[in-house]
Amino acid sequence: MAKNSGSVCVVKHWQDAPKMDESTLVDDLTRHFYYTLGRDKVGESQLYLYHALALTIRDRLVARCRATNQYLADKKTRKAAYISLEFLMGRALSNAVLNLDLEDKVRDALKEYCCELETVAQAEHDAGLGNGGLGRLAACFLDSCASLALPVIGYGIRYEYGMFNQKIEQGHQVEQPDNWLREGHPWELAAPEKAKRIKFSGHVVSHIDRSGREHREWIDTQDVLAVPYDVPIPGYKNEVVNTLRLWKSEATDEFDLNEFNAGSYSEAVAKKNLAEQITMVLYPNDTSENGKELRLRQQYFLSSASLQDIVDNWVERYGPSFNDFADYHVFQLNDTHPSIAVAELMRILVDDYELEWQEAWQITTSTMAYTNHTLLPEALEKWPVSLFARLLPRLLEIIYEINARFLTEVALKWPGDIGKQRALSLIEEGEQPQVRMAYLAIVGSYSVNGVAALHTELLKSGLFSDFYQLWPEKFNNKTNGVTPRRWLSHCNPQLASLISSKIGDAWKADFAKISDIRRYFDNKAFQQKWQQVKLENKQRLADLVSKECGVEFDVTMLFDVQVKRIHEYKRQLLNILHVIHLYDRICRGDTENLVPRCVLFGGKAAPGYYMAKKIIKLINNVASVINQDRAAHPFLRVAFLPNYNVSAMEVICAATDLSEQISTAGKEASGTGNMKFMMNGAVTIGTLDGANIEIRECVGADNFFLFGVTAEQAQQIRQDYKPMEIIDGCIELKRVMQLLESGHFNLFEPGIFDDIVNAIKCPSDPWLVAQDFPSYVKCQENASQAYEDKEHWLRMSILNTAASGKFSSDRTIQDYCDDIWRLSPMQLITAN
Ligand code: 26Q
Repeated sequence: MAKNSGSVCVVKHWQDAPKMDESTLVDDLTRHFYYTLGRDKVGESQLYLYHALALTIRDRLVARCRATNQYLADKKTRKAAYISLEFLMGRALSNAVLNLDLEDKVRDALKEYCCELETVAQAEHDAGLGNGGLGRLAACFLDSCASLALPVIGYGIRYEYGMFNQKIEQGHQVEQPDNWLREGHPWELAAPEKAKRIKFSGHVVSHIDRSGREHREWIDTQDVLAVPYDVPIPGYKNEVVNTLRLWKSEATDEFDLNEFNAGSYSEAVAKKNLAEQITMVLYPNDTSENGKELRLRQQYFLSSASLQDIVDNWVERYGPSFNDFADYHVFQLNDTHPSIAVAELMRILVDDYELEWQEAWQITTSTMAYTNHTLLPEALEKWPVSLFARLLPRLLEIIYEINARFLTEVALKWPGDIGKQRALSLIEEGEQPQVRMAYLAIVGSYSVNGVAALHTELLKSGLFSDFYQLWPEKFNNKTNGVTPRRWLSHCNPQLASLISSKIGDAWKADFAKISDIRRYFDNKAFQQKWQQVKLENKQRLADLVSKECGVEFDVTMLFDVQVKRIHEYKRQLLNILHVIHLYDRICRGDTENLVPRCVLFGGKAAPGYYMAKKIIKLINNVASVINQDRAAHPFLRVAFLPNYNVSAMEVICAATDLSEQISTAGKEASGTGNMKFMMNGAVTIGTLDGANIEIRECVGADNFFLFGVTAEQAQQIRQDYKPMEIIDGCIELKRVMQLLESGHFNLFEPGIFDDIVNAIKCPSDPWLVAQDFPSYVKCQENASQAYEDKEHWLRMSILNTAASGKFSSDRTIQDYCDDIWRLSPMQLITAN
């Protein structure tokens, strides 16, 4: 131990850091197993071995985390906070082992226990604190920030229950709670001493001080504590360990004191529930479900706790002076979910630190940055003013003040145009006035970004066009990416080592280098090996599908995969219609050029999303009919894999031949699954939507199966859409519709697919399923024929991986850093 300038002792981390050699690892593993966990029998349960190994690894992470924090404490550094209601982390053990460069040593250490790293790693429960793309993006971003040595902290919520577990019963989705903490979460460290107090309800009073300044005071509130739990985020082989700080809600002690004194002790303790409910469960909707009070509580709870944390740290170190606060902070808002942070920072600065409005607004609008993730107008978040008034009265006042000043600016730009003021107001008028959270985020931020080139263009010309006219300089694009450590190195170790055997392994830290593998796309011996790896990965997936679905996939067949949230705009329906078409061909005996396929679906539907659940049921019924038909067996197998999650994707993306990215053009903001598939050598069949466009640009039109109308054409077609005419004019579609309508897939469940049939036939079908069906079928046929030519397919596969350099989240984060965050990498001294 050493003393610092004050009287507090600090650990001299490097000298005390646990060693990284194999024999120390074995010692620590044994000590944690026998003493920390108190176990004595090895081999009894993989779970305890997993925990012992996790603790062994965690010790190494904690040491580095402390060093990273010490660096930041010693040096006044500009930092970013990534604030997100979701972090879909998946498993942590293998990732930490990989990033700490301990793979070989850990494997050797585990040999002492006669165990494989893979088996032990599988005992870990996925951390499923997110719905899908947006949450997983946040997780990839944290990995890239740490790997680029950027001082970025993640702020999120420690949900007691993550994304629900999906069971399939009689073809229907059934949701079950995900009690992910039950067996313990060894990666977190609680810091109750750093808890923050969050206010709710109450009311606002005003008093004027001696100098005539008005002070607003938010009083009689019902406070909740936010307790931080820190999760270490290791960078790739660079000694950096950043932090993901997850907040858990707890009751304050005085919360129950009054009732306790009144003699109702039990009632008072029971009231703790109210406070603890806030972080109980993740909302399982991936489009906003309007109006749920608990969700707004979650949003404010996260925003307030995180901002207080940062402001308290600042004041502790530099005193209550905010002159250069904005030079050292940026807050990246992951969608509008934490956008109340704009008003909360104003509240902290104006009410708690008595800054003038102008000065506070200057700080807010030079620290806040907002990322949009949706093009669906109905998904833009709104909250009833009445709910705000009751739950967050002081924040509503602040929003009104922001709005009044903003509308003055609008009036200057468009004099006399009341319509513009109404259209741009943060408050939507109507029977039930609403707060428009996206508008609050745009007005309060210096940067507004979309997540793919097309998406950003459509934001500027559509959803946010008035704001773009007002502030064109705020708008920018940051095309999404995924981390190549998890989504290639870890999930496809065989392909990774084949690649490294040719071009070295610098690509893991500098993914632009993956293009070096292009040199080998025509090399026969290399193609052979590539094929061998793919076959082994396909077998691994086939085993999973067999175990989970009871369907046998044959690795010589084309693996055609669509896994993602179930949504009408993502058009799983179009995919299953194509499957029905293939089945129809088999039934008709039209199998001469039929290329055998295994079609895999996976994904969760929001529990209240009626049509999405119907689509799951249809897929399962179609699968069951086809899989039972002996005539279909040589040509077609269909499976719906239950409970699709991060760990499932790690197996799936390495084994896929054809990646389905078939959303209605103009609806998918980016997509990120498309990138994971591409990295692993899958070829995409897709529309000109989201990041597909950029994927196609990178890999070349010859190596991408394109179909369907463009976003622009889709807009046009909707004006006068006649799906019945398309059905009548397309014999394949007509036959598919006849099969559906005849009840062929629901013989004992009459009428259950009527709503689906009607949706396809409806002139107001926004997803244009019938419209794109003919070109989709033709394109699928092209893909089949391409797959038949084994060498051609292998070339395409290799070229896809080789062209995936742009889709590393390291590139994305570098772009955020260059254009929005302007951070400098940390320069940590290398240990040992
Ligand atoms: C909001 C309010 C109330 C309840 C739930 C929500 C909510 C929660 C999650 C709204 C949206 C989400 C998630 C959205 C999402 O995942 N969007 C996806 O983000 C990816 C990363 O940018 C993109 O690649 C996808 O295109 C986009 O759909």
